[in-house]
Formats: sequence, C-alpha cells, structure tokens
Amino acid sequence: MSSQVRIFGTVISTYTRIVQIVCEESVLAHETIATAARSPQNRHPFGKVPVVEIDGLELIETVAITQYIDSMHNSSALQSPDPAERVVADKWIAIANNYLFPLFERGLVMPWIMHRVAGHPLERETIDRALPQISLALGYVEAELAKDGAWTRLDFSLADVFLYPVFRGLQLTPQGEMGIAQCDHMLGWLNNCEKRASIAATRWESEP
Ligand SMILES: N[C@@H](CCC(=O)N[C@@H](CS)C(=O)NCC(=O)O)C(=O)O
Repeated sequence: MSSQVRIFGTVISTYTRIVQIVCEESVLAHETIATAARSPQNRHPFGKVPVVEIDGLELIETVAITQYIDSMHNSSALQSPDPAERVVADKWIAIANNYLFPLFERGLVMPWIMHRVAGHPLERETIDRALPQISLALGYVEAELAKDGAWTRLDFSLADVFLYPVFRGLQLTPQGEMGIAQCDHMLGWLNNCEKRASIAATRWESEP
C-alpha cells in the first residue's frame, strides 16, 4: 500500500463505505475518522459525509471521489473504457444515488437505526408509507438484473460498488430482508459481492 487516504464520515454510512471499498480495490491504505454529518468538524459545504483527503486534495461527492481514486490509483479497473458501456454504469449509479438510497434510507434504514441504536420508538407510519414504493423499486431492479445477470459487462464496476451498500443496508432491516429474499437475482448478486475481498474488508460492525 502506498498513499494514505483519510475518510471523514460516519462509521455506519453508505457513502463512507463506498469510498472504503474503492480504496480496498485500489490497494490504498485508508483510515476513517468518525465525523458526524452535522458536526462543526464536518467540512462538507452541504453537511454530508464523507469528506476525503487524498494526494494533497480535499474532495467531496462520492461519484467524483471514487472516479478519481479508481482513475489515479487503480488503472480505472472499475470503469469501462467504452463510453457506451460506461453510460450503463453511470445510469445505475445515478439510480442508486437519486432514487434508491433516499427511498430506502428514509423509509426503512434510518427508522430501524434510530430504533435499534438510539432506542427511539419505531416509526411504523413512515415504514408503512414507504413499503409500496420500495416494493416497486425492488421489482424494477430485479427485472433489470434478470436480463443480463449483471449491472454492466464488467465483472465488478463502480455500479456494483455504489449499489452494494445501498441494497445491503436495506437487507439489514427486517422488511428489506423479506423483500430481497423474494428477488433471486438480487440475492445471488449480493451473495457474490460478499465473496469479494473489498466488500468483506469493509463490513459494517452491525452486520451479522
Ligand atoms: N451527494 C453526497 C451524498 C452523501 C450522503 O448522503 N451521505 C449521508 C450518509 S451515508 C449523509 O451525509 N447523511 C446525513 C444527512 O443527510 O444529514 C455524496 O455523494 O457524497
């Protein structure tokens, strides 16, 4: 390992983990400095995590950060050189960031974290409201994944890196686990990802 990457983010965080996975793929030493999104220590101008220090740069926004790390330190192994292929990965990354993450996070992941970790009463109304939309989203991605058995033609790409923590977070909730259990292709893909060293090395402490 050569360059040291400093990742300022919350420890149980989808986007912090995405950066950690790309560091592992790139064989870059990295450390995560626990920084709450809304703390005065957080330097992100829009109050998000992570903020990343690498190669003398201070970077924000996980798409930009992961593309930089993969391009500079991993021979772009996670990005196809063919624009017609790369656009497919970019589409899945955008779907993960714009639709799946907000839907899963607000509707299931955060209510369960607040209940399990902070001891708050479980927000059942929030969950009940979100479940039909989550079901629809799962149906869509399962049908898409069934077409080719993969998100892109690369064995493992930035699309996998973004989608894995998003779906794994959902799977760690009781309703998410039940939903994903009905999606054979999704389940097979998640199980395959778990065999990858970068995924195993970045497991959340809360994972069974
Ligand atoms: N656009 C940001 C999104 C990052 C993001 O949403 N991070 C979550 C944690 S996984 C966060 O900061 N949540 C705290 C909040 O929204 O207040 C990126 O790509 O880095």
